[in-house]
Amino acid sequence: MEMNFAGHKIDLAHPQVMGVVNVTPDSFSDGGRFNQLDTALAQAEKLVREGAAFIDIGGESTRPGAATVSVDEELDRVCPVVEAISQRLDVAISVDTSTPQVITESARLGAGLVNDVRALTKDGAMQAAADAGIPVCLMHMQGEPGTMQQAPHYDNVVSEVSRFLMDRVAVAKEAGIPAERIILDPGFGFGKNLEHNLVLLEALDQMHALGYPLLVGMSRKTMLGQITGRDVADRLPASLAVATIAAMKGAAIIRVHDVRETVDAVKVVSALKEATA
Ligand code: YH5
Repeated sequence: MEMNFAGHKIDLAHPQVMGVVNVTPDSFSDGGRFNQLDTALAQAEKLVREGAAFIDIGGESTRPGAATVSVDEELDRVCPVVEAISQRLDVAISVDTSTPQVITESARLGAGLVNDVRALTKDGAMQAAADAGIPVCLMHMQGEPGTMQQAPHYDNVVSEVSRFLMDRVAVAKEAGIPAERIILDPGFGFGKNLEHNLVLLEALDQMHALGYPLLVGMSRKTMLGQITGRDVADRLPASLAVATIAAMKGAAIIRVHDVRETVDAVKVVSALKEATA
């Protein structure tokens, strides 16, 4: 179960950790392009030392209620960081984008994964990803980031999310993206209330049975605040719990802010699976 991320071959039979590097305005309120690049690169270096197999770079904030950014602004934020990491670090680069121009340009600069919370539904995005020739992560979201948490509704969240993802897989294959390059993500927190998120987490092994590697992102999210009553800065223990549960249920890639701690947690799951294989 190896997948090739622009030359970085990664074994997805064992759970791997993806570290988040944000290049959004809310993470750099002091501004200054060099300072941003420098800070992002230092953060990426730290996450690689801590054991991240992937670095996820996002230039558009998808948090509920966040402002949208122009294509040029997103290109300006993301591309220099992709280029710098690709030149300096031995790690697979994931780019958190829905924008065709950003997909094309970041793949040219060395990105190894297109991570799209909109599952390549924007005009031209699917074809840009197919032409880039790198793997894609197709994520489920109900609604759009600005409004998705206002009234999420499902009759059956597991079957609706699975159906959506398999529909996007069919579109991806028609566009020329082979199964070997497809990763799926149920999209925790993206148009889901606490119960939806918990039902999806419980059913993750069922989604794993769809036959594609799964990426999951629950690190520090609101659902963990709802469960524990903790502020965002104090959600590491809960994040480790859900990372462990997801890895136990077959998740291949765990997207997190706290790489060092999560790597230890998934090593325990790996050891257990290895010893009892
Ligand atoms: C994801 O699940 N999530 S960005 C709200 C928070 C904390 C964190 C405090 N990109 C995912 O990390 N890509 C994001 O409340 C993602 N899967 C994939 N594939 C949201 C985020 C966050 C949001």
